Amino acid sequence: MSTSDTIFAPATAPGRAGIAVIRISGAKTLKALDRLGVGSLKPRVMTRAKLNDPTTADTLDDALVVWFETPNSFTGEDVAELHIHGGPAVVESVLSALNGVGGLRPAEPGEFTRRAFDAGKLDLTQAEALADLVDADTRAQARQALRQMGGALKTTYDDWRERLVKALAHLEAVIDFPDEDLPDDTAQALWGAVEGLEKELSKHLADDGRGERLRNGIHVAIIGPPNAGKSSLLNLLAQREAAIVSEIAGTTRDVIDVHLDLDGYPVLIADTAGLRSTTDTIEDEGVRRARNRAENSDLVVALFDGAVYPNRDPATVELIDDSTLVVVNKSDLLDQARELEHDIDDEWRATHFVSVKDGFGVDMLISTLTRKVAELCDEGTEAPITRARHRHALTECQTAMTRARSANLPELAAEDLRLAVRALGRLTGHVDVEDLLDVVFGDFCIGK
Ligand SMILES: Nc1nc2c(ncn2[C@@H]2O[C@H](COP(=O)(O)OP(=O)(O)OP(=O)(O)O)[C@@H](O)[C@H]2O)c(=O)[nH]1
Ligand SMILES: [Mg+2]
Repeated sequence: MSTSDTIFAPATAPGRAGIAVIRISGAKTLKALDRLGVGSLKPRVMTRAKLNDPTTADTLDDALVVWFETPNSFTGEDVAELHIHGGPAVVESVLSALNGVGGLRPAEPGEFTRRAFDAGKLDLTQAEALADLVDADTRAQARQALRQMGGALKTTYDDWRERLVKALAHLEAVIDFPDEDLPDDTAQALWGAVEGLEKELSKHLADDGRGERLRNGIHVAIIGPPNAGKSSLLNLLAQREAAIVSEIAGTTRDVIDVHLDLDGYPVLIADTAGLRSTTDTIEDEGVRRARNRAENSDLVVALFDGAVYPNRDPATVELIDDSTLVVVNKSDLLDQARELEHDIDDEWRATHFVSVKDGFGVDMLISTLTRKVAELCDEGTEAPITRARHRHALTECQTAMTRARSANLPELAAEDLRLAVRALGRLTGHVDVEDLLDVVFGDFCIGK
């Protein structure tokens, strides 16, 4: 596949729609428009034009066409967008007409973005953010993707890389030009800079996975004794009958996942088997899965059965920790249910009393759940790491810096700093490490 080919592809999803957009990018873009019978266009001005079949001259569609002149386009090349009617027959006929134009070929997946990256229009973190934005199911996910696409991570990583390259250049200068007129504190200053960077990196890495969590969805598990109403609560939150509800204890055996959008946050909530010891091997496996899911969730809702209040199921109590939301269901069965919240002993403090049956306390529970989920994603502070790839490269960079600081030979330290620079470079797609001499000569005027 040549990168000099002019490429085209539908930019909108397949299927029937009012409008479909076909995008063309490359040097032959204007030629392609000409072959379709589109007259001359002003850049960036949407123009109505008839698209004709280049061989038969049949009209294919009455369209709107816009052209972006190189380098001021998404890919940096000449780009055109054909806004055509979104019926499969129209789309197919225009694509096939474009395929017949010499030098044009259908784009590979991701090829437009690849070209934008090659043209320096965006770095790797921005290209990933673009994919995340297209994949975003909820508003908070879209916000995070937009922030990263705007360069929130790129700016930080570029800055770190620049500072690291500078430290490395200074170290190279100390190694290569020991007799030259270097400022006395060069070595001390450069190691101070590396140490400072290491601290910033550690802080960035200690983000508790909030960016990845928002990107992948927050995992919540409902656990509790059999018959507490876990499946009923799940169905209420999902607003559909996702799980079977019955008065028979031990109804739910498997983990049942439901996707929720809680005020813009993506949540994967799991209903689980009631916790109890049983000789039924299938139910026992269900209980094992329930415990496993509770362990691997970001948040656990421990649901107790109000029918036996104030008795607390010990197996469920065992799984409660600081991040557990404690809830008692079936408060409609409690004598003074509505007053209980004001008059309970320490064990039950901060407990939500709800009734899935009559809706009591449910709104309050949902708003607490939403608040906790929002806290777990903590969007307020700096832009977070959003992928394992970022975390891996940053950890590698950090390890190399730590090694460099304790190396006993400056040459070995330099090699480690070089690895650290490379790890950061891989993050953003900035791979050339040898922009060092500019810094050396710029700072010290060595050799004049
Ligand atoms: N009175 C009352 N009954 C409820 C309430 N919520 C659920 N129930 C009933 O409690 C019984 C058990 O409900 P489920 O939702 O199946 O309970 P579960 O916790 O999923 O039970 P297992 O799957 O067996 O672990 C059903 O008969 C429900 O109708 C409530 O708020 N009040
Ligand atoms: Mg159930």
